[in-house]
Amino acid sequence: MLIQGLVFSESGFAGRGYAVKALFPIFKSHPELVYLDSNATSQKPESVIEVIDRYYRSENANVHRGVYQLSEDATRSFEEARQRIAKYMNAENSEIIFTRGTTEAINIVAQSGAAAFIRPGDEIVLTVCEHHSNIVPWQIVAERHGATIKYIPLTGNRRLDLEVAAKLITDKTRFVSVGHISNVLGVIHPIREIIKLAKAAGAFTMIDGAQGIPHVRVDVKELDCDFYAFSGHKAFGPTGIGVLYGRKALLQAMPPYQGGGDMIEKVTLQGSTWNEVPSKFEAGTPHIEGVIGLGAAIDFLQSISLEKILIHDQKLGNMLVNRLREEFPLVSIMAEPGDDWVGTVTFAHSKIHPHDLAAVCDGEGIAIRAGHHCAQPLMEVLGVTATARVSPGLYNDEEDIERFIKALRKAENLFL
Ligand code: C6P
Repeated sequence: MLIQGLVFSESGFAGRGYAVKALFPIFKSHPELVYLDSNATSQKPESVIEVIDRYYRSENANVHRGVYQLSEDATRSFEEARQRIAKYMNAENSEIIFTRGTTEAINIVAQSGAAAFIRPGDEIVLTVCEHHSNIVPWQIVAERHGATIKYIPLTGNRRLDLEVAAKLITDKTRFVSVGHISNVLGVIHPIREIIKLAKAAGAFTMIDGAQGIPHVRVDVKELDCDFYAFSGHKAFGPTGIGVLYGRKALLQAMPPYQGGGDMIEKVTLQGSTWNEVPSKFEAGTPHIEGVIGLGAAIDFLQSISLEKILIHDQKLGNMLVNRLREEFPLVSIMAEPGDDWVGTVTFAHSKIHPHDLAAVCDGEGIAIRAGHHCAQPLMEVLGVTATARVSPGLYNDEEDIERFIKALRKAENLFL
């Protein structure tokens, strides 16, 4: 099902007779808003908001517990969402674990995966581009289990150095954990090649898909990764809900991450046994409306074609990069655009601090992100302490980029 009237042309997305923004109620509440911070979180379409609203109005009950109709209805909606997500990623239902987001999903793999598989002297391979969520959990377990972390560096054009990766990944490597797409550079990492290197060395692979799922189609079988994590809120879904895909045999071999209701088979005063996966990793009452909303977000993603959104975002990103290069000599851009890039434009200005620029933008009704973007090691590699980031999405258009350029010019007039 394609969204009615939504067309994609040379000039990007447009509705027939309406703006794409009309699908997103936030732009009704804030008609002048220019939202250019989609890498932080996406705006939510009406269809997702409506499903959550309907759930609370007509289906609200706890799942997996009640032997009454309302609970059975809620359980059915909840498990149907799991099925839709599993199908979308080409996984089995039992391989989809609901988490609070990417961060919790990576922590599950690091903690439970380390307990099952990491021994003193083992190595964990990450990259210098990682979000803190894909560094700190590994640092915690490396220290606890006597493992060492190695980092794949960047080449001069700010792409991952695969030659070095091939040397770093050895038979000592137990886990390779890499972001699918950098939240700062917007570069799509060559994860297929990295997964192949890891497989050849006998290491497990974890992909941080926080920026992957909203930008590219993911098939976990085709990727051949062991684990893949993402957050609902970056992919048109609600906050507080995410997914960990894990290969079933590995999930079965790993101890639970948290204890509580629903994750047990039997509890006695002496000890407990665990439920089957995925329940083993889903302790306590889940984020029911989050899961149902995420199911609707996946339907939304399928209805709009990620390939087209990518072209649209690249086009807006390229437009901004060209204007910055032509008109703003004090700006340095952190990553060159290319086919392996999702249109994220992160830059430093030699005379204006990114927070000052973000404040000027805010005064003009424009939302951008400024700071280290939860990637302090990458900032060090790039030789900056903070940057400004413009991350376009489906609901942006050329006029939004024009408004941002005007705001940047205003900031220069104020600060130079
Ligand atoms: N990046 C950004 O503005 P959570 O917070 O668990 O939903 O996602 C964490 C996370 C992990 N990996 C990557 C690559 C990410 O981009 C993020 C979240 C946001 O860039 C918020 S810091």
